[in-house]
Formats: sequence, structure tokens, C-alpha cells
Amino acid sequence: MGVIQDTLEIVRKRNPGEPEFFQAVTEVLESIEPVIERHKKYRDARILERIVEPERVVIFRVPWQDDKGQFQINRGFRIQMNSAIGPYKGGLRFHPTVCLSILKFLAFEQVFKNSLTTLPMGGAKGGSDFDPKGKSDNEVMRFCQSFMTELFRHVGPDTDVPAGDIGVGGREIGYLFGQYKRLANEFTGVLTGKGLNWGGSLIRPEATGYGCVYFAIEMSKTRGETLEGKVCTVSGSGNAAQYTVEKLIQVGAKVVTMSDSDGFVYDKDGINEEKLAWIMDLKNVRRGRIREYAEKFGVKYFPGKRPWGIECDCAFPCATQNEISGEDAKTLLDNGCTLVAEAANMPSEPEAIQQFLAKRILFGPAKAANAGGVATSGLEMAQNSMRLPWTREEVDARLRHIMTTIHKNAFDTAAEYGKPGNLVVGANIAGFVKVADAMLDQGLV
Ligand code: NDP
Ligand code: 2IT
Repeated sequence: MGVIQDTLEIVRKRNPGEPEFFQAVTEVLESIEPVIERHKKYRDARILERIVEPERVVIFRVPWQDDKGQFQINRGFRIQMNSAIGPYKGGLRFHPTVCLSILKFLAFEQVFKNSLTTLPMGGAKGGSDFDPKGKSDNEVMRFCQSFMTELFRHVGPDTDVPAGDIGVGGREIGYLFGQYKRLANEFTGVLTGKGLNWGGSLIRPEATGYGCVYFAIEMSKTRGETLEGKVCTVSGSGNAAQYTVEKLIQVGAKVVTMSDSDGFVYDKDGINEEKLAWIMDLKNVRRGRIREYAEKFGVKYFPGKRPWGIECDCAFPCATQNEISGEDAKTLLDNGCTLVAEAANMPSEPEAIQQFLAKRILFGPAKAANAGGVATSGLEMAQNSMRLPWTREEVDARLRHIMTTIHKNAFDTAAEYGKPGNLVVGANIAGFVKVADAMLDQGLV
């Protein structure tokens, strides 16, 4: 259709050298074609051209001093993509690969994901090319303080509320919050993922992984299935992966792999609660490598490889973007995989998604399946505003309800637009319509 291809051409020309951003925009725009065709109001108001342009991009210098007293300079970013339905909201990523293209793709995805959560949050993403790996706590603190010294003027509890993502966990959020508080002279919910005794929410650390498994359970129900006894491959061993594995164990599934950027471990007996506790200590406290799991428990380690060649019923990519290639998807399908739920953002390449959809397996796209993290951030914001914490049971029940609602919304929307079972189309259209209508209501914004 003309307007979709025209908009993609504008995006391509205006954003040279940004392949991940172009990939994310292409997937969304091509899948919302039926809704653009059906509603002239979106075409007349040039909503597509507006929605692909960030409202604001901030890029800044982050100078800091390492433990040897040497000066280091990194680059900081915040992409404020869309505030039609609420204050900007989205994580911060600290990783050496961070650049405009990656943060713009993440911010773009965040707009639709946040819309699906049912909570009032706009979309944003930020971060830095700083690599926390191998840095001391003091170095991480000095970096975070310098980063927030600039970021603080662009964020606020009713303006923009950052959180964690790759390389940003509880430790980093603590240092960032401490510096914000000093600069603003305010104790507010300016960040989510905070510590429990200073404004954090129970279940926020677990939320991305738990939410993804809740979503997988909802998908399975549509085929009269459960996850019990299912063999699952998981990639990554960070926040999203750890709690995906924890919930999978709780519901009786058997997790046989976890990974990091150096390789993966294959534990054919299954990773149980004790072994997972060991991994959590390895990754969150000792900050070691997944290879050490293989040494400790006498299982096989595959250096430089991803786990998609291991036979499984269900696959949970929990590491990073483009970690499932078209070839990996073919291997997964040939080995009998019938469910893929994306806890990472954009982990499947377009060629992989095409195959999952063509084979009609249960495919939970990231912006629906991993929305539990940001949804629980929204619940943390609500508790901060009320100055009242909820119990673990209350937050978990709300998370579960939100994931069920997202699944139903995506499932019903897909059917409504003639693509039954296609949750890519369902999630993209449902997420888009709410934001686009809010933009129309608010005039030329
Ligand atoms: P963490 O930093 O806690 O963990 C990241 C994990 O992924 C690590 O095991 C890391 O290995 C691996 N990884 C990172 N980059 C690469 C790479 N380029 N190649 C291979 N492996 C890699 O981050 P999270 O668990 O929070 O994030 C994981 C994914 O989940 C990301 O896509 C993120 O955007 C997404 N997500 C996170 C949410 C959250 O609330 N935290 C919410 C929704 C989505 P290594 O240690 O070797 O780098
Ligand atoms: O990708 C994501 O949704 C996140 N990293 C979480 C964002 C948030 O604001 O909690």
C-alpha cells in the first residue's frame, strides 16, 4: 500500500545507518496496513509519518574517572519517542553496542508495548555505550552519577521515568536515583526498579520473566495445552532470563539451556531451583560467566554458540535483538518447537518471524510477551504516587491480569483484522490504535 511504503522510504532516507530502527519500523508499519486502509483519519492526519519521528532526542557527553584516576568519556542518550498516552517511560541500556539505531528501535517498540499494558505510559529509551562489565562498583557509581548529572534535567516523575534494561539493574538504578535526588532535592518516583525499602515494588525484578511465562501460558491455552513437562530452551542469563526460568520451573516445565554473550550451557536433566539460585549468585553477585555453570555441574558448554540447535518444545529468547536468525528458526521448527515467546526485545530476525507465522506455531512477539516488565514499572509508579506499597500477591495478581488482557487484546484484534492467531498483527494494531487516536485527539502533536 502506498502510504506504508512511502513512509518507510522517508524513514530510510531520514535515518541513514540505522538498520535496527528501520527493521522495527518496517515490522510495525507493514503489519498495521489493514488498519491504515480501513481508517482514512490516520492517513489524512499523516499519523504514520509523525509516529516514526521521535518527539525529542537528547545526546550528551558523560565524562567520568576510572579507579586509576584516568579520564573516560562515554556518550549518553535519551530518546523521548511518544507521549500521547502518558509520560515517557522506558529503560536505560548500558552496553558497548548502544547507538542511536538501537535506542530508537527500542523506544519505538516501547510506544506500542506501553500502550498494550493498559497503563498510561508513553514510550522512551536511553542509555550509554558504557560497558559495566569488569568495572568496579565505584567506577559504575561515578559513571551513573555523571550520566544522571545531565539526564536529570530531562526526566521527572510526570515527564519521563527511566528504568533498567541490559546492563542496568538494581545497583545502577540505586546510583542513578541517589544522584537525581541530590540534584532535584526531591524524593520522587523518577525511576522504576528501585530498591524495596526506598520506593521499589515487589515483583518488579521478576516481572519481565514471569510476565513472559504468563503470556506463554495464555497462548498455550488457545490450543488446550499447558507448559507442564515441556522442554524449554532459554537464552541469556540476566534479569529477563533468570525469572523466565524461575517461573518455568514453578509451572513444571524443564529448562535445558541458558547463555551469555560467550556461549551456552546445555543441562539435559533440567535447571532446577538450586542450580538457578547458583546462577543468580554467579550473575548478580559474583558477576561471572555462564561457562562456570558447566564446570560446576558437569554439563556441556558450547562456546560462541546460541542454544537454538537444542531440541525443545518451547523457546524463550531472553538475551538481545536479532538473536534468532532465519536459519535458527528453521532448526527450531525442524526439531519440533511449537512455541516461541520473546522476553528480549526484537530477538527474532524478520526471516525467523515469517517462518514462525507460516508454520502457525504459537509466537508471542516481544512487545506483547515482555510487556510485564514495564507494566510492573507502571504499578511501581502507581504505588509511589499513592505512597502505599502493595503486597507481593497483589502485584503478581495485577501482572497476571495485565498479561492475560494483553494476550486477549492481541488475539481478538488479530481475528478482527482477518489474521486469526497472528499476534504480531494483533499486538501491533492494538498498540497503534490507542496511541494514534490519542494523537488525533490532541491536535497537531
Ligand atoms: P541483563 O543485562 O540482565 O542480561 C542480559 C543478558 O543477555 C546477559 O546474559 C547477556 O550476556 C546477554 N546478552 C546481552 N547482549 C548480548 C549480545 N549482544 N549477544 C549475546 N548475549 C547478549 O539484561 P535483561 O535481562 O534486563 O535484558 C535482556 C533482554 O530483555 C533485552 O533484550 C532487554 O531489552 C529485554 N527486556 C528487559 C526488560 C527488563 O525489565 N529488564 C523488560 C523487557 C525486555 P553478557 O552478560 O555476556 O553480556
Ligand atoms: O524493554 C522494556 O520494556 C524495559 N526494559 C523495561 C522498561 C521499564 O520502564 O520498566
